[in-house]
Amino acid sequence: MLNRPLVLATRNQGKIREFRALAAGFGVDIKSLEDFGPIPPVEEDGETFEDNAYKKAHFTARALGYPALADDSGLTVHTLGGQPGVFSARYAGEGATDGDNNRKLLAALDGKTDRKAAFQCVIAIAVPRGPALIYEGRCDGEITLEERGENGFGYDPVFFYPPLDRTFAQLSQEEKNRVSHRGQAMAELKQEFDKVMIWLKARLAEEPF
Ligand code: ITT
Repeated sequence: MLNRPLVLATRNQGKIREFRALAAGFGVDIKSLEDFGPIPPVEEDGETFEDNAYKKAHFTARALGYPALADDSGLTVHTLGGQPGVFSARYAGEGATDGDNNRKLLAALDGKTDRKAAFQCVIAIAVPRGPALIYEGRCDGEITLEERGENGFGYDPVFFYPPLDRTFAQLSQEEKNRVSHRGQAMAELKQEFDKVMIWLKARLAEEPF
């Protein structure tokens, strides 16, 4: 057991829900930014998911003095040259809702037959000082013609996953976590979790608290 909590560096309720389910059994006290007072937002100005995940994890670990896990993720659409990509959360503008983003995406794909898309996720685990550990996951699918399903968050209602013949918003949390980009990245992390714990303990022992 780690003698400090691992902080999920996110305020996205959908992500927090999924991570809590995925990290059950890790033997770590999981907290999120909701458990702490306000800290300034991180500017997500990286060009890649990895840049942003690293930035969020590091910034949070430094601000709170605890190890932090950040996720930067998004949807890349083939015929849109990979957009919205790192801009997924604000595709329809700053403060856009999930509904706004989904409507903009469906309009951008109006009349297009190539509807291939992929969710991508990069998870970074950082301590206040030093390097971070990086895990990646990807899930391929297609963009629907209209929103379907009530579960999940973000682009889930427009992301059709052929192997299960449903959109992500039509899957249960458990079904989605088994196949999703975030689930894949977490599976990779879980596989080497023993090593991660050793890494974290060694890094934290070096921290000047
Ligand atoms: P944090 O930075 O606080 O973690 P965020 O919502 O801003 O929250 P990102 O910058 O990583 O997160 O943006 C990811 C966006 O990509 C997210 O807002 C969704 O619109 C979309 N997204 C990521 N994972 C998704 C998933 O599993 N299902 C549906 N949409 C997802």
